[in-house]
Amino acid sequence: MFAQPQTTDERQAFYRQIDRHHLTPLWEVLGDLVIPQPNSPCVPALWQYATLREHLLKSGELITAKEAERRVLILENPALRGQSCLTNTLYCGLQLILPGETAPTHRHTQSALRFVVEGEGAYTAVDGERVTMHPGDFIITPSWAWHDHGNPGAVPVIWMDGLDIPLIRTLDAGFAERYPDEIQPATKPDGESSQRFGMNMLPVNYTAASRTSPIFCYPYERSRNALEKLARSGAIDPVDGVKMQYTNPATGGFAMPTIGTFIQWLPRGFRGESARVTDGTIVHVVEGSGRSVIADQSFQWNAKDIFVVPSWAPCRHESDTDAVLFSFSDRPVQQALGLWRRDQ
Ligand code: 1HN
Repeated sequence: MFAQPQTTDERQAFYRQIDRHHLTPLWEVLGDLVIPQPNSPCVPALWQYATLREHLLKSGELITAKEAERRVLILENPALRGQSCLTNTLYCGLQLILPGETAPTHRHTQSALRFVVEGEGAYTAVDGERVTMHPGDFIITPSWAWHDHGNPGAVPVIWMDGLDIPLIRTLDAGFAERYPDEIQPATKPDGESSQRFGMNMLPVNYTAASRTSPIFCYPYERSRNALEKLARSGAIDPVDGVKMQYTNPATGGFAMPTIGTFIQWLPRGFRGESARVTDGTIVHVVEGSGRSVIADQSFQWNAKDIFVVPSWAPCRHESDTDAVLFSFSDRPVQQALGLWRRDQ
C-alpha cells in the first residue's frame, strides 16, 4: 500500500549514522507497519488428541504436578515457536492431573479458562470455592484469583487451558504470587457461585466486583442441551451453525474480560459458508467429526482435537456427524476497542 522509497548511498550512509543513536527512518518500514488488512504471523494448525494424550500421559511419568507447579504441554503455533502462544494474544495448553495429585495454590493477573477434556473426579478451587470438573465443563479462573487443583478421584483428568499470557506480556501487566499454603482452605460450599449467580437471578443490590463472570463453572450438560434443542428447532446460521457466546450474568457481556468463549453445534452434514474474523481463534472439538477449511488448507477433525484459525483467515466448517465445537479468542478486547471486524 505504501511504496518504499529508493535506496541511495547517501541515504544508506545517513541510516548508519542515525542507527548509532537508536533511530531509524519510518519510510523504510511504513509498509510493514500499516497494512491494508491483517497479515497474521500465525499459521493454521491442528493437533490430534491421540498425539496430545500420548505425550501428556508420558509426561505424567516424568514429573509430578507438584514439582511442575502445573503439568502442562503447551500447544505452540508452528510459526511462533518458543513464544508459548497459539495466537498472537492467546496461550493454549493441555493439563494432566493424576489420581492423588494436587497442583499448588497461586494467583496471577493472567485470566485462565479450563475446558475439561477427559476424566472425572478432579476439582479446581477458586478463591475458596471448589468445583468438581466434568468433561465439557467450561471453568473460569479470574485474574488475580487464588487457584489450585486436585484429583482425589481414580482416573487421570485432562483439561485444556486457555490464558491471555501473550496479551498480558504485550501490556507488561503481569504479576503473580504463591499462596503461603499448598492448598487453600475451602471457605464456601462447593458450587455456591452457581446457586448464587447461575440460576437467572442475582443477589438483590448486587454490584459486580470484577469484570469476570461470578459463575465460574458453566456445566456442559446445560450448554449442550440448549444447543441441541436450538439446532433441531431454530435457525441455523450459514457460517456458524448454532453458535452461542458464554456470558457474564451480571453484565450481559462476555464471561471473561480478555477472552471470548463460544460453543457451537454443527448439525450432521453441515456445509458452512466461509467467513473471516479479526480474532484469531482456538477451537476444541468437543464431539463429532468433520473438517474445517482454513485459508487453502483442509483440516480433518475428530472429538477432542484442537485447531487454530489465524486472524482474517477465511474459514468454513463442515460436519460428518452432529458436532460441538468450543472456541476462544480475544474478541472482547477487540470489541471493547472498536477493532473487531467480520467480512460476512
Ligand atoms: C496456570 O496457572 C495454570 O492454574 C495453567 O492451572 C496454565 C500457564 C501459564 C501460566 C499459569 C493453572 C498456566 C498457568
